[in-house]
Amino acid sequence: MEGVVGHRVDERVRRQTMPRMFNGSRYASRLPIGTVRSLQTMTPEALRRFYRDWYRPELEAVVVVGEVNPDLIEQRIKALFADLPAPVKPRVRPERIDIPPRTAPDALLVTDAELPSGRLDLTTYVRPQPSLATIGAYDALQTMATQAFMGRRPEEFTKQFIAALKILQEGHATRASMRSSWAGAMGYTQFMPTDFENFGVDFDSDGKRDIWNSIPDALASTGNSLHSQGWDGSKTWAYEVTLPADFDCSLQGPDLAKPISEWMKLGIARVKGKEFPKEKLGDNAFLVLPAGLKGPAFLATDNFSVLKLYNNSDVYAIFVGHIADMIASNEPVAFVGAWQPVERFPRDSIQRFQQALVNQGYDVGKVDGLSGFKTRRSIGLEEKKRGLPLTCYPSSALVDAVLKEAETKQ
Ligand SMILES: [Ca+2]
Repeated sequence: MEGVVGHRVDERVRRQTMPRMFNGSRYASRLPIGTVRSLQTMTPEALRRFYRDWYRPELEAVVVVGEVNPDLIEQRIKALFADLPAPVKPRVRPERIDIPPRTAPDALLVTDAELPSGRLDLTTYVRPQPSLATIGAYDALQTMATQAFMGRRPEEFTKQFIAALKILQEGHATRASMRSSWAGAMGYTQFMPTDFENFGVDFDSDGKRDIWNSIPDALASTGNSLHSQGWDGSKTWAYEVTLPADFDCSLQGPDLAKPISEWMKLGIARVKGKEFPKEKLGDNAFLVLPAGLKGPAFLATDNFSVLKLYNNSDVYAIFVGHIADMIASNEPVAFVGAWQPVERFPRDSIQRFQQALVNQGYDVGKVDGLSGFKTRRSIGLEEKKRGLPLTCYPSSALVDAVLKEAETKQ
C-alpha cells in the first residue's frame, strides 16, 4: 500500500495536491489508500470488525448493464442475495464531510525530479446550483441551436431555432425567461417554438403570449392548439368499456373505427353500467387496448387522435384524458379494467420481433421496438393463427417462437 506506492512519483505529487484540492477538509488527510501505520498496528479482530461493520447488504448494490431480460435478472439477484441478513444494530455511517468553500482562486506548484513531463491542471470550483425544475431547465435558444447543429433532426430544429428567435424579437419572452426542456419543449404545456407561432394566445391581454409564466396564456394556447387540430368540445376523449369474453382484440386501432352502435352489437358496453349518450351512438369510435387484453379497454373518439398529435402515445393520451375527467368531476376516477402484470422486453428484441412479423406480411407500423396498436393487433392475429390464448400484447411464448422461426428460415 502506502509503503509501495508512496515511492511512486504520481503518489508523491498527489500527496501534495490533495490537501489543497480538499481545502483543509478531513478528506485530505484520509486518502483512500490508507496508511502503512494502520496496517502495521491493526489486529486480526480489527479487520474482522471492519468487515462486519461495513460489508452490509443495505450498503451495496448490484448493477447489471447490457441486453438482458430485466425480470430474469431481478429473479436471479433475489435468488442469490435476498437472504443476506441485514444487521440488527448497524454501525452508523460517518456524516458527510463538507469541503470548506473557497473565497479566492488558488494555485499550487509541485516539482519532482522524477516527473516525466510538465503538466498543468486547471480545476474549476463547482458552484452549488439552484434547484432546477422541469419548466425552464434549459436555455431554449441554446437547446434549439444544439439540436439543429448536432441532433438527429437538424432541419426540424433549424426551423425551431428560427421560430424561437422570432419569439424573442416579438418580445413575448426575454432570453433569460425563455426556457425549455432538453428537447426544446417550452412552458407549462411543452410547446415547441413553431407550436407557439401557430397556436400561442395572449389570454390575459397583457400584450405577451407568455406560456412560461401566465397560466391563462398557457392553457388558452394549449386549448387553441387542440381546437385548431380538430378537438371537438362536444365529445369526450374515450369511454372506458368492457369487452365480452374471447373478444377479438385485433379489432383495435383508429383505422378500424366504426359507429358506437356497431361496437355495441359486438357486445361492448360502458363500465359501471353506464349508457353511451344516445345522440352519440352514430359517432365513429375505435378500440384502444393499451395493454392488449391485459389492461383496461377504451372506445376512443377522434379527440383521442388529437391528443396523440401532442405526443404520439396511447398511454399518454389516456393519461391526459383521464386527468381531464378527474378535473371535470372533481373527484378521483379509477379505471375498472385492471392493469395486469405484463412481461417486459428489451426494445431491440421487440424490434427484431416486429421485423419478423413484417417479413410475414404484417403491418406493425414503424419497426421501432414499441408495441403500438398495429403491433398489438398483429400479435393478436398471430396468436389466433398459432392457436395461442389471445392477448394482443408481447409475451415471451410468442416473441421467442416467432424469432426462433425467423432464425431457422434465414
Ligand atoms: Ca399574456
